[in-house]
Amino acid sequence: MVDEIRITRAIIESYFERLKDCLDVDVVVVGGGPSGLTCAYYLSDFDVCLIEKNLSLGGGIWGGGMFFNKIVVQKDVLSILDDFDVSYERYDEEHYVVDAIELASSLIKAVSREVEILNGVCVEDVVVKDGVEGVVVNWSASGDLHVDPLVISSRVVVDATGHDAVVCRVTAKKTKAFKVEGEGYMHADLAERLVVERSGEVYKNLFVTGMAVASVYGLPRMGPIFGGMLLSGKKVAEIISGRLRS
Ligand code: 48H
Repeated sequence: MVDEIRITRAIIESYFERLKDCLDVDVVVVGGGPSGLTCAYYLSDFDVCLIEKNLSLGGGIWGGGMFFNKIVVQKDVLSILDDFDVSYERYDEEHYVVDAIELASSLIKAVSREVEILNGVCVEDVVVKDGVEGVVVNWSASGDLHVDPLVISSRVVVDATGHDAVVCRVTAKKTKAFKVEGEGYMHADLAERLVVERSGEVYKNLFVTGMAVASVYGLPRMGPIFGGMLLSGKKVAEIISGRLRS
């Protein structure tokens, strides 16, 4: 016999057990697009909580280029695709084509097995003491209601919120310690290189990855080539791993 109250109890108990595990973690990754998912995956030896404001993760992967659900990556990210068991087709010497749906679903599946994910939750502010020490969260669905947020504490925070660079923007505004320049024009080659080069710590304990790097530093954009997003996520994970182990 199916019992409504047991169903409700099962959901509440298992969700809040998981939420309690997220209250004080090593790493909060904000944003579940390609860079955030990659970063979270390579940090999964640590306590990681990935927070995504939408119900579904994947960010800008699903739409490919202009809704054509294929994306392009460079040769040097094939080992990352292999780690996620994603298939690819060679287009020419340098470029490979990946199915956007397969990439999004593979990243999400791999990360959801290893990392606590809070979806439908929006990061709206940061805790700043000796650098960033956590994030301020609310339900995405709270809309215009005046509902005070809650706090998740973490040793480091990763801004993987894409073009909006939400976490860097609010930190920059409130600390006045750095500026968010806003992303530049399209220049795919330059953008791919610079985004990876500049991925890293932007303020004490606050790291930036993916398209948010272009926004923070005023770098060019690259369109639907995703190698830089994956490499940026992995690079930031490696820097954070080194920091947390030291
Ligand atoms: C929780 C939030 C919040 C918040 C946003 O946009 P994304 O896919 O970001 P990246 O950097 O991983 O990938 C960028 C890529 O998709 C892209 O747009 C490219 C390559 N563009 C090039 C070009 O020239 O246009 O994902 C960001 C995620 C999304 O899922 C958001 O919903 C989420 O972050 N997010 N989550 N709290 N405040 N803000």
